Amino acid sequence: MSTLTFAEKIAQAENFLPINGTDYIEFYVGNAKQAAHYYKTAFGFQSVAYAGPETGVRDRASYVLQQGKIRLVLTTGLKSDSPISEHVKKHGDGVKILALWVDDAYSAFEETTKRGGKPYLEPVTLTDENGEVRMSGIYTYGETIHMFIERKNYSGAFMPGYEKWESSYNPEEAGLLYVDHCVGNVDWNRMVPTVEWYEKVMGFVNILSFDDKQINTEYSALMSKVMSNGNGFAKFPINEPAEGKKKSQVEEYLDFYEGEGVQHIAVATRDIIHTVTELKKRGVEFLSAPPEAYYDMVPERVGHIDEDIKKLQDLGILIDHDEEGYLLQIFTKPVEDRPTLFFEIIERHGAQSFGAGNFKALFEALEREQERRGNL
Ligand code: TYF
Ligand code: FE
Repeated sequence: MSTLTFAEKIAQAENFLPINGTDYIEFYVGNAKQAAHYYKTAFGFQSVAYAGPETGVRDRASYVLQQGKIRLVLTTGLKSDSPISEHVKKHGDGVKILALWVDDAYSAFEETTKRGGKPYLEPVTLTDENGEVRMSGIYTYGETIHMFIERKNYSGAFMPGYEKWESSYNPEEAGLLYVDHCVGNVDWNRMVPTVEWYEKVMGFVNILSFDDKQINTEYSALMSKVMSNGNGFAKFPINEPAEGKKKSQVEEYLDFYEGEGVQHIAVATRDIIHTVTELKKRGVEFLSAPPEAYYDMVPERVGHIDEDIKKLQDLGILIDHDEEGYLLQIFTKPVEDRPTLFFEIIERHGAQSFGAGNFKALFEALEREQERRGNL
């Protein structure tokens, strides 16, 4: 066991790619208008910007939503031969772009591609009457992209090409604040090269690892390694399936996404009881709660927490801790018909870990869902 703190570990990262946080997450979907309505209604995202035929964009429609610092872009292709439509045909709705807010999109491209990053978008400068946005992009696992976004005092709604979206339908926010981490599922034997890619191309460090022995419940075997940049603002855990008694949840994802891709997006809240109560009221479905015995053990396993355990239990919220504090987390069911992308809601009280103490309870709940789908 390493005795370094998380702060000491991330301090070992290289800094040729300064990152200020997640800029946006772009989904390619079959129907962006309806997806935008779902994220507004169910999750409380607010309307920000739009691009499409009405704004002079011919091949796509994109809706930009925001809550706290979390920005989602929902994009659909308007013709069957669009690369967006082809992406949706293969993968179903899913995450195409994990965009990172950087100081310099040109140097981000230069520094990552010279270390082996595969170009997706050569650096470009977009301007309009509100200022300038520079961007570039490279491929990560599967067909997923890391875009680098540099905002030069840009004062428009989102970026050039988009118009402000003023909607008369504005459901209230649900307390979501920022993207805590985004997890990728990679193929068999692809963990090591993917981790090395994040180290070499992005200058990230591996801050945490779980092998299949630590996270093997009855069935759901997997391995996981968390990659972080030097300030901890970009954290990308990577999962690989492992051999178990039956089919790994990661393998189920790979089968249905038809390749590697983003498995879950973890979003932070300061009041998980309020947030989850709100989301449930609005129809977001969560994995079922662990058994009573799990909550009986909390005082002994975790020690004191500020929240009322009974309330956490009623909502099915999971509790874990590390040397630096505790965390509360809960996972939605997949938000598409394919068992692919889902969300995690997380509230950190000092803990910088990912809930390893919950893996057994969590993976058993996941397996109940896999079983219901006939994929176990
Ligand atoms: O991000 C994490 O590591 C935690 C736990 O398939 C987790 O949220 C890990 C693997 C997985 C689901 C959740
Ligand atoms: Fe997570």
